[in-house]
Amino acid sequence: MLKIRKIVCTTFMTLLSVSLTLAGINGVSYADGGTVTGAVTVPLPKFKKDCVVYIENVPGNWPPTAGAQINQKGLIFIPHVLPVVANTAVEFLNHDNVLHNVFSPDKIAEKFNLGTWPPGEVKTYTFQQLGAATLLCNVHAEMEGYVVVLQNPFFAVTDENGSYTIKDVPTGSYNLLVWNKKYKGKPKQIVVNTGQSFQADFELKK
Ligand SMILES: [Cu+2]
Repeated sequence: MLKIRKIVCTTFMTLLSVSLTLAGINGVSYADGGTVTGAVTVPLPKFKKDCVVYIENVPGNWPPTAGAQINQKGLIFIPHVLPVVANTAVEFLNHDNVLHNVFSPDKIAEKFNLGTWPPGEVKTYTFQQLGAATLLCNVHAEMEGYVVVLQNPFFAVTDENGSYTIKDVPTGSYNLLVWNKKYKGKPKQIVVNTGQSFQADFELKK
């Protein structure tokens, strides 16, 4: 009887440790995940950078993105494009010696307007709805940035070569999408397997 109890207990502990490993440290990293990687091509090379490649839906309740910040520095929004998980509070910082403002004309961001503030102060807006929100500054008409609000943290921003890599993606079949401020690309069906890399390239067009 004691022996059976010991076996049951050992089995339970093994299952517990396996499920903890699968859940990962913060619930985002998967020990049995795979990689999705590739590149985008666009009609104008300067738009290769700052495309967001993301998985449309990954089952689960994904926590907001930690440390999400956009700086206003040298009259530029940095980063130019910031992908976040829904319900992320993005901090807006002013690093210039002038007043800046941040507002969005987009419905998915409730057309928020954070007012005008000097360097040193921080304003925050929580993005709740999925989609892309344009950021503008009513003091400097040339300033423009984007927050792309997503369902899960399995996304990447393309570099100047148009390349991207999404790591630790849970095993499964998904829709892979791409967002660009100017061009559009067709969704791709992808299959992610443990320890493997899936290649997905996008050709963006008008
Ligand atoms: Cu400004």
